[in-house]
Formats: sequence, C-alpha cells, structure tokens
Amino acid sequence: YIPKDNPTCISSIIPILKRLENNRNHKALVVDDSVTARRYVRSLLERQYIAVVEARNGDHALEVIKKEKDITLVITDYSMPERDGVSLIKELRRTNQQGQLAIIGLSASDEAALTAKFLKAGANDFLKKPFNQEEFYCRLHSTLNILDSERRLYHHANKDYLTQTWNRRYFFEHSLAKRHKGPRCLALLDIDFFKKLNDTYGHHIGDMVLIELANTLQIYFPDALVARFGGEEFCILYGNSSLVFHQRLEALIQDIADTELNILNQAIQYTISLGVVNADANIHELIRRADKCLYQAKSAGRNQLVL
Ligand code: GH3
Ligand code: MG
Ligand code: MG
Ligand code: MG
Repeated sequence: YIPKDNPTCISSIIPILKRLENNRNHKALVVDDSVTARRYVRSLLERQYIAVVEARNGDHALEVIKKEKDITLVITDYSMPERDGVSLIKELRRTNQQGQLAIIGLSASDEAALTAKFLKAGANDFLKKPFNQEEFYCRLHSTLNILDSERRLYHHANKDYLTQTWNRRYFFEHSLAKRHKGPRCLALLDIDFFKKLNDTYGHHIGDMVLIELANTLQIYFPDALVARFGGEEFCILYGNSSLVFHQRLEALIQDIADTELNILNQAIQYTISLGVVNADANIHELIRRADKCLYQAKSAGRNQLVL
C-alpha cells in the first residue's frame, strides 16, 4: 500500500523491492537441531523469496553444503549435537570468505560473549533468540546487501567488461596462486589484421567480433582458463593433455576462418594466429615462449598456430 500523497514512500520502497528481487539469487542453509526453529526461520526466508535447505547440526550442514553448491547464506544455531554453530563457522571460513558466503548466528544461550565468539569465528552477524521479526529482516537485508556488493566488486575486478571473460588481473592471480605441478599448455591468441577490420567496419563491429570470439573460446575450452589479455589478444591456460589442446586449437582456427559472421547485416570474416607452448615452467616463462611462437605465426602468414 503506497499512499498517493506521499511520494517519498515510493522512493523508500524501491530499495526493498530491489532487495526482494535480488533475494531470488540466494539460497540459504538453515542449521538447527530443533525442527520447530528450523521451520520458523525457513518460513521467514521463504516469505522473502529465498530458497531454503535445512541441516540438523554442524556436521550435517557441512555435508549439505558440499552437495548443494549454490548456497550463499548460512543461518546457524549455536548449541547442537555433534558440531556446534561456532565450530561450523570456523570450518566454513577455512574455504569461504565473508564476501562469498554470508553467515548469521542465532542462539538462545545466555553464555557470556557469545556474540563475540560468533563474530570472531567469522559470522557476518548474530541474533539472540527469541528475536524480533523486523530485526531479523533488517540484519538479513544488510548482510545480503553487503554480500551482493562484494560479489559485484569481485566481478568488476576480475572480469573483462566487454567480453565477460576473465581479465588479466584474474589470470595472473589465479595462475600464480595455484602452485601447479607438472607441464601445462598455454596459448596466446591474436586476431589477424584487426585494425583493418575496425577501420573497414567500425569500432562497434570490432567490439562485437571480440564478444563473438570470446563466446567461441568458452565453447571450445570450458575446462580451461580463458582470459582477455589486452585489445584483441586472449590467453588460454590448459592443465590437461597437450594432444587434446592442440586438436581443439586447430579445429578452432579452422572454424573461425570458415565462419562468416553476420553482424548488423555486415558479412564479417576474420582469422586468428596462435603461439602455443607445453612446458613445466612458471607462467611468465610460458607467456614469453608463447609470445615468441605467436610472432612466428604472424611472420609465417597468419591464420595458423606455431608450437
Ligand atoms: P596483426 O595481424 O599483426 O595482429 O595486426 P592487427 O591489426 O590485429 O594488430 P595491431 O596490434 O596493430 O592492432 C590491434 C588493434 O586492436 C588496435 C586497436 O584499435 C584494436 N583494439 C584493441 N582493443 C579493442 C577493442 O576493445 N575494441 C575494438 N573494436 N578494437 C580494439
Ligand atoms: Mg540448539
Ligand atoms: Mg595484438
Ligand atoms: Mg592482431
């Protein structure tokens, strides 16, 4: 109900509507040894369009979260048999930071400093049972708002704005953080005569070609790390068999060269060149070598890969 003579009321309801819309992207795990308590929290969440799964104690929660990969929020009781809420949070925080998984503690216990215990273990917030329903919603919303902001921030920091592939920053952070053992494959890809394509058809069509190429790369390499390295250069890092990798790259070169794209009623055809390495070396060394190969592929006439 929005009174017609009070427009401020409309502006104040917009954030709430946005929150409710975003709630559909969340899934909560409610952990409590009391069935009644679980059902109550479930009903509060479901009224806000948040999907809910339940667990009866900390250990059970760890099992459920392993199976249900898309849980974004955990609401947990403190005292439970087998594993209590604080121990559960400590375990969850070993692999999930606050920006990836939100946790709210709940407890009826009068134990001194329980709030601090929950927060120190890594909970985003805490409520004492019995809680006021409005307070529950306020804390839930502020927790989810922060989580959504963190996810947006992560997305903007790590994804390329134009093509939505990983960006250079993510590529290096990811490939350096993971201490890979053994050989791996890396390909540097560069579009041939892209400047000419831009000059002929316009920059916006060039942009759409980049988006098309990025989508094609995701289809060919769903199991590899694909990143936009700069302008019209992409990098593909692959951890498995080099034979499969080479076969797929050859097929990709052919596919791109044979495909006539229709972009804004313009028939567009282009080719790509690749430098490819397979070695047991650090990422900088792999890139240096692949770049040399790419240079050779260009000199040798483009539309090909050099190993
Ligand atoms: P080569 O075959 O030697 O690679 O020639 P090339 O013209 O592709 O190479 P060059 O590196 O000289 O040019 C790359 C061009 O890519 C220059 C730049 O205008 C264009 N470019 C870089 N980023 C973007 C982008 O985001 N969108 C569009 N449309 N063009 C871009
Ligand atoms: Mg309990
Ligand atoms: Mg280039
Ligand atoms: Mg180029």
